[in-house]
Amino acid sequence: MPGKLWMALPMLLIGTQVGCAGDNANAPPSRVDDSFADIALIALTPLFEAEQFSRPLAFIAGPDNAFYVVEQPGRIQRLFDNQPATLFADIRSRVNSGPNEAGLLGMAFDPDFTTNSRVYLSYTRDNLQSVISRFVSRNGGLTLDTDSEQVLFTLDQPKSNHNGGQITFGPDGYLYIGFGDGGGSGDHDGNSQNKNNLLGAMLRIDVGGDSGYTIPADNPFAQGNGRAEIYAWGLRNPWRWSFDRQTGDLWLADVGQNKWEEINRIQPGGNYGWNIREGAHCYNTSSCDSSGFIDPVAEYANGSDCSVTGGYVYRGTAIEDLEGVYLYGDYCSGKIWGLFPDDSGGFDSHLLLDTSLRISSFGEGEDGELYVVHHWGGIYRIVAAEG
Ligand SMILES: [Ca+2]
Repeated sequence: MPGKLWMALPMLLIGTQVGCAGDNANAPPSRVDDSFADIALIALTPLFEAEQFSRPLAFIAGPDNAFYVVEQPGRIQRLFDNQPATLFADIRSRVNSGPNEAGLLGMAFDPDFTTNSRVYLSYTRDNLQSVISRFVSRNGGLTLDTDSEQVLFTLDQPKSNHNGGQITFGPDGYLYIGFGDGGGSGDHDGNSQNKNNLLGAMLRIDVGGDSGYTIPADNPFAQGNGRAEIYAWGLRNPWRWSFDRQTGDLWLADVGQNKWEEINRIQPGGNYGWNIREGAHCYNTSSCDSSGFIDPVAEYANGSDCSVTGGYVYRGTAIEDLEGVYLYGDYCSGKIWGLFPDDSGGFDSHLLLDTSLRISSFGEGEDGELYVVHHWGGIYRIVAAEG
């Protein structure tokens, strides 16, 4: 779903180092070490097994300790305690979820939801237009008033894949939006390296007003030299990103083309390399000028793994050994890895669990505990492994 699932890729050796002239002087990204599978820190507990979820893409903590399951065709289900799911919203008639990577793609509660009742949805509609709209919940998050839709932002998608679409508020109160490179393959149009369009970029906007949006004054191009909405660029298809609730760091998984899946830490104004670089390597060439690009902090090779899904830095309390570890997974293989900080400012990536899930997302509870979303319909809680 996040990039290239139609591709049948041969098994490649994980962790093979492929050097190329022009690799820059950044610390090398960590390599996945699958031999570390005996770390066995985590297990999964299935939740809400009586419920039916249609292509779930997100599991979001909301008001009153409720959770919300965002379904790609355009419904959102609310889960509270162990009660049966209730319908929060149904906008299927407005959503074009035909293409594999289109649909209802994101949801965010306003940081001030308890006073302004605002909820934001991100979806693709007809003519492959990405839309971000504001709605109001008039009953504290039990249901959404879908008649209250106010379109704040639109972006035409040239092709049906790489629509990105996640929306999440940062600790600064601004709305962050991730869009892919416009789709197709190889970013032939050079969208990601073009600062004058919004494709292949992380955007940051202020939706605190009554209509539309404004540009935060400290956005990298607020004064010009690029589209003012852009926060970071050179991305291929950001598929799940999150803010570390303790440090505020922005962690982003970027789906690779054919060779390298990557984990990035996003800096304002950072150029993450696509389509000159794929991971920490020149894309499609034996050499490239890598100056000005920020390499990922971790990468892994395509093979049975094929499409990265970003997670969260663990800040829960149930699994002590995971404190401060960034969890992420792969959509195709179902593996879940942890990025452990090393002693020199880098990270060691270790396999935590090999599952059979199609991991479309991770979720984070108010208590910092983490969840896994299975695209074929299931929610799991990450727990400590027995013994
Ligand atoms: Ca990159």
